[in-house]
Parts: sequence; C-alpha cells; structure tokens
Amino acid sequence: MKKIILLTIAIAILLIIIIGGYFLINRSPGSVNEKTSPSQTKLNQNQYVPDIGNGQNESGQVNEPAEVPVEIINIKFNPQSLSINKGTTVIWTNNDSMQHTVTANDNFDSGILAKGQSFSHKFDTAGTFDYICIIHPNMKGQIIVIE
Ligand SMILES: [Cu+2]
Repeated sequence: MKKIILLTIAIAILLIIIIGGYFLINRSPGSVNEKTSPSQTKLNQNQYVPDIGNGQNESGQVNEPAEVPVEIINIKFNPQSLSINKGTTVIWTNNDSMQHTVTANDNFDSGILAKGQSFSHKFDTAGTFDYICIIHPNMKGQIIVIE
C-alpha cells in the first residue's frame, strides 16, 4: 500500500513539474513576444522617420509621378498651366457636363471628349505646349515640359 501511495505522490509531483514546465514554456515565449513587439514598434518608428525624410526628398526631386492629371471642369482646364518633367504623361479627364477637346497645333489632339472621357499624351520633348479646346477657343491650357 505504501508503495502505491508513494508512486501516486511521485506521479503527482511529476505531473506538477510537467504542467509547471509547460506553463513556464508558454509564459516565456509570451514574455518574449511582449518584449519583441515594443522593440519592433520602436524599430518601425525608427524606420518610419528616415523613410518620411527620404520620401519627401526623393518624391520632390527624383520620384516624379509618371502620370499627372488635368481636370476639365466649368469650361476650364485645371490646372490651366502645368509644369512636368520630360517623359511624364498628362491625362486630361472631362468632368464637365459638355463636350471639350484638348488640341495643340500639330502636337496632340484628343478629338471630342464627352463627359467622363479621358485623353492622355506623353511629353518626351522639353518646351512649352499651348493648347485649347476647339469647341471653346477661350479655353486655354499650357504644359511646360522641363528637361
Ligand atoms: Cu470646350
């Protein structure tokens, strides 16, 4: 009988050790995770600050978007005058209630753009390009392409 009791106690102690160890193992990764996530947040914060700084520097000087929109609204081109880097594509979108065109002598001509239609032109040559709407000749726009 004593052996059985001792064996039961031994098993109970073994179980307690196993369960205790299991909880310890479960806790330690938890505490590691808790320690890792703030340090990851710090890392992210540290990475974000230079990223924002670089992004501003690069987007202003290097990473010019390849496409720039011009809206046609209220019988006007908006913006009326636009400066872009060489190689940029300008996309005109007619958001007006009437038809318009984007027409530059010999350079580009959209044809008639109904409401909601778009026209795009890539500017590969530096210079100043004046254009009008042939339906409304007072509608004038200008694209300045910088080398
Ligand atoms: Cu027009």
